[in-house]
Amino acid sequence: MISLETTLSREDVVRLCERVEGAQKEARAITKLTEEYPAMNMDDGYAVQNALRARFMEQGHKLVGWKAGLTSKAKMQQMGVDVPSIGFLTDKMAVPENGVVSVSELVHPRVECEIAFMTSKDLQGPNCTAEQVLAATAYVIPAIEIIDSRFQKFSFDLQSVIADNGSSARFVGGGRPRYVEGLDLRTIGAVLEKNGEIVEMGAGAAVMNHPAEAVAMLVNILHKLGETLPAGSFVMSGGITAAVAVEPGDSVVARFQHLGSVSVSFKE
Ligand code: OOG
Ligand code: MG
Repeated sequence: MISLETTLSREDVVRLCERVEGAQKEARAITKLTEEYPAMNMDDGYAVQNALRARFMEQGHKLVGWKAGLTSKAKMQQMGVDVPSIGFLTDKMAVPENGVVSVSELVHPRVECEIAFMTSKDLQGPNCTAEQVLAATAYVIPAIEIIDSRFQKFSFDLQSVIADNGSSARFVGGGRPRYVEGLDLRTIGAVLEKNGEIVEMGAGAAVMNHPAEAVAMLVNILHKLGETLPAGSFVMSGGITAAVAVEPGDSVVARFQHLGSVSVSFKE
C-alpha cells in the first residue's frame, strides 16, 4: 500500500514525470520543479519518481535494484540538503567494470565511490534494521555511481532531486565481492582517483555511521512507496565522499580496502 502524503494532482504528476523523462533522454538541463510547484513536498517527488519508474518498466527497462543517496555528510554539504533519499536502478544504467561512458548522453556527470550490497533474502519496512540488512546480504561489492542531475547547475532541492530519481544515470560494480561476515564496513577505506590523482578519500562510516544503515533506511522508504526489496537486488548505499565532476578523456578508479577496485572512463 502506498502511504505518500502528496499535494500534486495526478495530471501534474504525469506532467512532471514527462518533463523529467524528456530531460533525462535528451540530456537537457531543466529548472527545479519547485519553481513552478513551490508547494510540492518530498512525497510529491516520490510520486513523480514512481510514475517515472512505471513508465520505464512499460518501455521494457528492467528494475535491478535501488540506490540510497545523500547519506553522507560530505554529500549533504556538497548538495545543501540534510535528508537522505532513494532512487531506482535499471539494467539500462549498468556499465561493465572498466567500461566507457559517453558524456554526450549526460548533462553534467559526477562520480561517487560507494559500497553496494547484493541481497539474498527479501527485506521489507517499516522497521527494517541494519542487522536485518546484513543478515540478508549475499555479498558487498565496490561501486562507482555516475550521477547526473537534470537540474541546471546541478542545483536542486529534495523534492526536485527525488522526482529526478536521485540523479541516477549510470553505475559500475567491480572489485572483489566479499561476504560481510568478518568485515567491518565502517572502517573500510575508499580512495577515489581521477586521471591517476587522488581526488577524494573516506571510510564506510561516512555513510550513516554504517552503510547497512543506509540500506535499512532505503527499505523503510520503499515501504512508503508500497514496495519491498526482493532477494537478488543490487543496492548502492550512497557516496562516501563528495562527488567529482568528469569530462571526456577522464578515467576514474575507486580503490577500496579489502574489496578491490572498480574503474570507468569517459568519452565524448
Ligand atoms: C543526488 C544523488 C546523491 C549519493 O550517493 O549521495 C547520491 C545528487 O547528489 O545529485 O547518489
Ligand atoms: Mg550515489
